[in-house]
Amino acid sequence: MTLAYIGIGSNLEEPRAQVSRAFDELARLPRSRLARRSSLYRTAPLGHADQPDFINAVAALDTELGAEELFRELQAIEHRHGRTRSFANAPRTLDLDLLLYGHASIAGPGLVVPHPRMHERAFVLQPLLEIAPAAQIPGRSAAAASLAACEQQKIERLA
Ligand code: PH2
Ligand code: MG
Ligand code: MG
Repeated sequence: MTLAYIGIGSNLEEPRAQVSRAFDELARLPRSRLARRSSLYRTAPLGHADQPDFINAVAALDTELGAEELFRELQAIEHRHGRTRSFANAPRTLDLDLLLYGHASIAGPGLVVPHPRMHERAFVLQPLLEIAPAAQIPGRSAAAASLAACEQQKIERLA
C-alpha cells in the first residue's frame, strides 16, 4: 500500500459539486481506500487571472495502484467530468493532480511527482497540511515551510 495525495480543483459548472463528486469517485477506485478528505477551499486563480475563483481540496488515498495506473485513473475521472484541454491554466470542470506518491520521485514523460509546482501554491499546501500536517515534499522541504512563502495568495476555507 502506498499513501498518495491528490489535488482537486474546479472552477466551472458548479465547482463545489464537482469536487464532492470527485471525492466519491476517488473512494471507488480499485485496490484503493480513500483515507482522508480535506475541507473545501475557495481560492483566487493563479497563473491565468481572468477566470472564476476555484474550489480546491486534497484527498489522501491508500492504494495498491502503481503511480502510472493511478494517474490514468485520475485522467479517466477528469474525462467523465467533461474536462477539455484548451490552454495552460485554463478554467476547468475538474483537475486531479497526483501531488505525492509515497516518498517517490518520478520523472516520466507524462507524469512528474512530486507535482512540480505544488510547493508554490497555497491552494495545494493548505488543504494538504490540514490532513497531513507533517507532509514532506521529496526533493524540497516540509510542506509547512513552503506555505509560509505563499501568504499573499487568497484562500478561504469553506464551512
Ligand atoms: N490550477 C491551475 C492553475 N491555477 N488556481 C487555483 N486557485 N486553483 C487551481 O486549482 C489552479 C489554479 C492549474 O492546474
Ligand atoms: Mg493542476
Ligand atoms: Mg492537472
